[in-house]
Amino acid sequence: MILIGQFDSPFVRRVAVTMNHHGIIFGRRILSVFTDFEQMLEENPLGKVPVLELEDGSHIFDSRMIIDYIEQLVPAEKRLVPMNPENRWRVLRIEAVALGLAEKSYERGVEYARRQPDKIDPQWSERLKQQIESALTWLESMQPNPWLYGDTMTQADITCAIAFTFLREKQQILLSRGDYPALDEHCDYCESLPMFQSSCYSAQEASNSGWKPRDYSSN
Ligand SMILES: N[C@@H](CCC(=O)N[C@@H](CS)C(=O)NCC(=O)O)C(=O)O
Repeated sequence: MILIGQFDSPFVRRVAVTMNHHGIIFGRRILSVFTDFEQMLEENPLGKVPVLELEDGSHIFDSRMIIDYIEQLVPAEKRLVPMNPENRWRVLRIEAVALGLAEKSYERGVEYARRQPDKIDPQWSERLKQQIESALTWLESMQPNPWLYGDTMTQADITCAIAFTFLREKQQILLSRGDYPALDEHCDYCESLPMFQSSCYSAQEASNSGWKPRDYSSN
């Protein structure tokens, strides 16, 4: 299998870390949704990452669907989303907020890194900031110890830690007040694990696709 996308994308990384966790070997095609857009449209009708190319050449896309596919390949007891109904909805609920956090952080990053300064909409950007801070506060209230729910790592942990790393790397200003100590520790712990380390955040891949850090201090 080949995973298409860069390791600055939280969506690509959560697929990679999930496959690492399950011991699934995969190759990678490093394409950017910006600099390789025409090719990306051939990989995925939406031109988005992540995409997983299967052995028979078919493509599946969207991290939720890819992770669902991967989880079907492993025995039920090893899955990162529990089968027990009560545990399942609790994990999926946290994962939904963590995934939304990644989506809103990505959207806000696009506002600043991809638009001309005079085209940034301050009201929209403020709304995104509120959504990001609200999601962080909600996740912080889960008080991971070391996991966000239950006694073992779940998809909620993978997605939350990776979304937090994405903020650290691309919008550190939103974390600079130190309001999320539990998430900070949770992220450090998860990112230190071999399954995260072997698909770690890549500043180089971000920069290759044209990501330019801007000064967010006034926003
Ligand atoms: N819900 C999607 C989000 C994927 C996503 O937004 N990926 C970004 C890259 S980090 C992308 O492809 N952006 C290009 C675009 O939206 O046109 C998922 O979970 O896979």
